[in-house]
Amino acid sequence: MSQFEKDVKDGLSRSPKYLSSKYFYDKKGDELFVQIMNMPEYYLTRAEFEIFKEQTTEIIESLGVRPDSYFELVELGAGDGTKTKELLKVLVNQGFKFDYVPVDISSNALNQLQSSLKEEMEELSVKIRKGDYFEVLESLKFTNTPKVILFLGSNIGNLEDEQAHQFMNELAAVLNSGDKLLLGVDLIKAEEVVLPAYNDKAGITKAFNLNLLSRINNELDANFDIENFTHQPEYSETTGIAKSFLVSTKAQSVKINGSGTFEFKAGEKIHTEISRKYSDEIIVKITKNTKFRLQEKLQDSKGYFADYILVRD
Ligand code: AVJ
Repeated sequence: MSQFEKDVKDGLSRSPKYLSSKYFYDKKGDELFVQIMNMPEYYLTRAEFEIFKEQTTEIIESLGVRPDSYFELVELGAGDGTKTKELLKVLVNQGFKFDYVPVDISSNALNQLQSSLKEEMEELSVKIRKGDYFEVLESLKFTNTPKVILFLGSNIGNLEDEQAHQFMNELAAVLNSGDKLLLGVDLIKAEEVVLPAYNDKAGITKAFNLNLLSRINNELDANFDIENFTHQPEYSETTGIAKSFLVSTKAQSVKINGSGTFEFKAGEKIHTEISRKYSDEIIVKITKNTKFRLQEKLQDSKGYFADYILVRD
């Protein structure tokens, strides 16, 4: 049984039912996420892009890199690199000596990024690494080369705080003293701004959430009737946590070949995602008792998004 199959079976046997957001990203899911980033309601990408475009000098300064000493710029979950290119252009133009190491689970995304970088920045040295973040970081661990890690787009927000804390510990363990982490996170703000980002008018986020059921149908030979589920996002400004659910619109049973039959009550929810929003306090909480020290916070003009720079002690 594949890990995917095990996780689906386990998650649907729980009460309340649960499916992990890490399984959103098949080919269709990747396409839908690109559409999400371009939606008018999805402010996150634009806000972080603004920081990279307007505060490039501040970023470089707080990263403490110098043009004459070689470093590795490692990006976890690089995607299409739109934000990072703003930083890369300036570093290249100012003659910094570094390798850009984009890490991604998708070789397709990496190859596309590599060829677009070759066209836009001939002189840039790019070393793509396909794989799991920690597999790749393990392989870079034994070099003394100074490192800057980019973890952008509030990707950390899919983790519960305890998991995020553990992630910070694991990251600290593969870095050397003086290495830097640039962590991009969405900030806690009013429901009127956050909720529409997860409940867009065009229904793209709905399709993105429902695609998880299609993926289970396609890859695990299941018979989810997509018509009988709807998308339901929730957000609490008090906790700063957005959650997405799939809701069964009627009593029904779903069969997954080899895993069994799963019963749904009318109105029963499957929890599929958390998208945590942050404050200084929560950043302090998840880095507490790790080897990371907070050094700097850069924000966009609306105060929607922050890029924190942390130093490995
Ligand atoms: C890629 C995890 C940052 O939580 O905002 C977008 C994923 N989910 N719309 C987010 C997502 C629904 C996104 N992250």
